[in-house]
Amino acid sequence: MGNPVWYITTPIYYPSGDLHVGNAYTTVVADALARYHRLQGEPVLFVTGTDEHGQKIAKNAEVAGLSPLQYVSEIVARIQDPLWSRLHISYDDFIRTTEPRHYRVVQSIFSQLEAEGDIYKGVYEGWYCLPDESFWTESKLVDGHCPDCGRPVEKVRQESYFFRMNRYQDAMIAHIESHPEFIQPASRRNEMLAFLRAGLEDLSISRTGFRWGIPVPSDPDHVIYVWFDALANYLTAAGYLSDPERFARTWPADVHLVGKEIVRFHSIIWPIMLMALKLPLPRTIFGHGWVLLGDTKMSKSRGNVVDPLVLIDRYGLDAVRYYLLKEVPFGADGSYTEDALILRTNVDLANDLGNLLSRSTAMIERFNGGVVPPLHAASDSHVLADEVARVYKEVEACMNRLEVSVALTAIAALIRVANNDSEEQQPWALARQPERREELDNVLYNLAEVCRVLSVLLTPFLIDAPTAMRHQLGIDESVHRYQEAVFGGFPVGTRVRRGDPLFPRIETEASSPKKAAKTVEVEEEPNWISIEDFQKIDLRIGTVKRAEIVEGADRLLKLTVFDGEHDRIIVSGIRQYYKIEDLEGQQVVLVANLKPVMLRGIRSEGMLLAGSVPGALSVVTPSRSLPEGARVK
Ligand code: ME8
Repeated sequence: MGNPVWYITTPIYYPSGDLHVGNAYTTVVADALARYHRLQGEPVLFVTGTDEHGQKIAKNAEVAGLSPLQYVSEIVARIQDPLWSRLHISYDDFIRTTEPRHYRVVQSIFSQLEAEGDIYKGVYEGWYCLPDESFWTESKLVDGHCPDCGRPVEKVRQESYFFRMNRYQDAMIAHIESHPEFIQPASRRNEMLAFLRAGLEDLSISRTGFRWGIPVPSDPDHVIYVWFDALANYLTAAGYLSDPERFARTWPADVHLVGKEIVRFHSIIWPIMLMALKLPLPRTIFGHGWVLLGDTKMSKSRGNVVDPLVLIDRYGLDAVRYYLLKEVPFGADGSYTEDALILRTNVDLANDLGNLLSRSTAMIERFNGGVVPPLHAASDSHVLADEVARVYKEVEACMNRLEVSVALTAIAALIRVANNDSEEQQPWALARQPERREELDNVLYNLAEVCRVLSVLLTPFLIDAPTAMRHQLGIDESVHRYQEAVFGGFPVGTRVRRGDPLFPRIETEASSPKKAAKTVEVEEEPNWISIEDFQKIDLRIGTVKRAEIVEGADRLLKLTVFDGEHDRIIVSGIRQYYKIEDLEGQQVVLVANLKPVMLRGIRSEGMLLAGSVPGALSVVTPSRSLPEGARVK
């Protein structure tokens, strides 16, 4: 017996077409979490794979004139390589539901549950959503369509095996209630509880009429329902039946990371299968939000997809990974736009991170011949050291809560602090005063050290940049432990190697100088305002005390903002971009003399300043905290 293993899974994807940015999102997030836990020295099992059976795949194969196995095998090969290989997905196992090891598990589970009376034979009469491969009773349909995806359903009446889910309804409710971490985020947990309390019907788990699936062992005219088959993959990959010793270390899974549309399968059907098998339940099912294209979920069946490989070719691996990991607020939906990807890369990676590294190596070259000086006592470098210590803990806390985007936000803030700090310390001025040599050394040391720390902190998320940073810093290029991100470990006397920019700025039509010059030419008479015009706007610092959802309005949040004198209510259209907890306590800039308006029955007394591009928005906040009511001019 070894150590217990940290076990994380992605959904196993349908190879009914090539995968897209949406599937890549889940997989890259799981990859970052797996890499983080490995860096923490834990044994990790990270599993992804493909869900290859079912009627939809059988139909696609028929249209393509291939056998189902030929059809899926070609797509699966492309998913493994180039898709996951080029995104550097560090999975430990890739499971295909067509593998013999999986057939054995599914048939054994089926037989066991049948023998124990949890599976019985009856007649299924109801509705089937083919794209989702899900069964529905008449009462659950919405306007005659699938309640999950809104697409048409087909009527089915056939002999079927049923899984006695109803038996476990109360036990399931009790489990969810007593394990707050079981379904996350909390909003999904409430949805699932409501679904369970409305009454659980037994589930049809076999089909006749097509053959592309795992046969029911005792009745091979039936194939096992594709979801019953697919969910069991998590057991197969953990070594259930094939390797009991391994299974004892890996099971239960720590995290099933899934899109929100399949939380119901994972947090109701799957745990009930496990309860019936008398196996422990997974610790957490995390249902993340969707990558949207415009207002619609990106999906294979809708065909509105973006190929991650095209983005890697265009913008580079780390830019794509960073965008996916940081830009979609974890748990909520986020729109994909190429503009936002470019903006993120240029601002966070090229400007902030890239500049920090090139500024650091350049200054060490200029002021100390390229050698990293020692850190002297009596320095005020504690500010940076303290900030590093805080971010170190914050990243740990975020990753433990699966808040990958928030972890990256904390790292991005550290990069900005380091850039600001080095500017404020004015090393060029220190260099002119020989008596302040120690202070200069400290600034240079701090710059090198914060770059080294960042290369460790970024290791779970980015692939090339941490190595490139360490190469330029002249230190061992591989990172072994998260603990290396403790401040103060830079090997003094190291010679830095200044190199190419870490992330070249992405030039677009809009940002290229040619286009900009043209725009100026065209603008003959700019629409100037006078300073008096500007002064009419009363801009003030405020602090968000409370943020609340406005019922029935997807885009709005009701904010209570303290403006130095009183709490004012501001209704703001930023709900898609912020989580409540990220706003509460934030300082903002508010327009204090905007005429109040009624929005959704709420009197809104002002507005917040925010910058935006299509698909991305950021609330303007002062770079240092200020007393509320301070004038902004
Ligand atoms: O549901 N945004 O497979 P699938 C974010 N085979 N994530 C997205 C997304 C989007 N627009 N589109 C897809 C299945 N995903 C089943 C799973 S598991 C036992 C069986 C991701 O190919 C997200 O993780 O339809 C979603 O749950 C999954 O891909 C669905 O993949």
